[in-house]
Amino acid sequence: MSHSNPEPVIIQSPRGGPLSAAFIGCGGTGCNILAEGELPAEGIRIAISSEPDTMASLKAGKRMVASARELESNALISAKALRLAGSEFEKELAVALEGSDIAFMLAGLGGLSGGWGAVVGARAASVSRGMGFCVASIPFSVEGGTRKDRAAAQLRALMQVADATLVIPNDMILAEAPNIPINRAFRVMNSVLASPVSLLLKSVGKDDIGQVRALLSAGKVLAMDSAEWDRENAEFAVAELLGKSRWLDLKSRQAKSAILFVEGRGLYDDLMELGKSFSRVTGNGCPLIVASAGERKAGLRVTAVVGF
Ligand SMILES: Nc1nc2c(ncn2[C@@H]2O[C@H](COP(=O)(O)OP(=O)(O)OP(=O)(O)O)[C@@H](O)[C@H]2O)c(=O)[nH]1
Ligand SMILES: [Mg+2]
Repeated sequence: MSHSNPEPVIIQSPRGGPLSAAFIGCGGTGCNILAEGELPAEGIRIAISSEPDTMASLKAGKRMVASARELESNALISAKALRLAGSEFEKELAVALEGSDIAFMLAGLGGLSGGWGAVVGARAASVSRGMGFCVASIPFSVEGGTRKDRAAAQLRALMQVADATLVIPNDMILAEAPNIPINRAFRVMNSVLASPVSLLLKSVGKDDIGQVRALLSAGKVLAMDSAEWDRENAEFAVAELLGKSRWLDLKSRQAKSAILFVEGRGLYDDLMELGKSFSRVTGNGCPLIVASAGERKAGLRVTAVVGF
């Protein structure tokens, strides 16, 4: 733990074959993400909702209905009772997840069912022994206090049971496009939520997942931002940009771990250079994985998922 500046771990291509993944769309947001088709084609798709109507037209291998109250009370069972299904619903979900290396829970926190559904999904992943990775949005500030408080309660529960919880504030889109209509904003946010899922599955294989799981579980909560640079010295430029990211906020908090997904030239030395530049930016040389996640016409696009 105490050695300073450990070398970044480089994953140039997935080892041991592709991961078998499950995508669990929870509540309104999660079901929309399943419907919008930006997730990888390979993988089990499960929809969880309190509204059977919203799931009816979904292309999902499994649709599970539970009331918001059932999901909430299942979600709030003590984390000490993990590895034992907390309800028939959770047991059924755990059976569906058997054999998956990783289950992604996708949800918008703050609502009555999706956030709690994501907690139940994370519990089920733990019962089935796969990695449980939740990617969730935080409500817009303008949505008000009740949603904000509920989102905070759901996040606390997630942090106790999921291996990794990546939260992405909906406000992020308003900062980039202040006048965007709300439906467009949700749509854009849904593709932002789907992006780390695709990047991880493109770059991480069965022999890498143990290392990635250990790294990502080092932080309680994960944040994400991307940066791109099309001219020379992209490794330095991108690391600088990420260092200034308002959403990662690396200037005022200590990163515990990070994974960088790199689209663009993925030569070993370039990835190492990027890792070292990013380490300098975080200041504390936290454990770091740099994973090559596909090609790009020019320059680099780097998505950083950072644990705190
Ligand atoms: N990114 C994204 N966020 C959404 C979408 N719809 C709603 N939200 C946000 O997610 C939060 C939760 O809403 P839903 O996902 O509909 O949650 P739900 O659990 O189904 O709960 P209720 O609709 O409140 O019954 C809202 O407060 C919004 O911030 C969507 O399609 N995409
Ligand atoms: Mg809803």
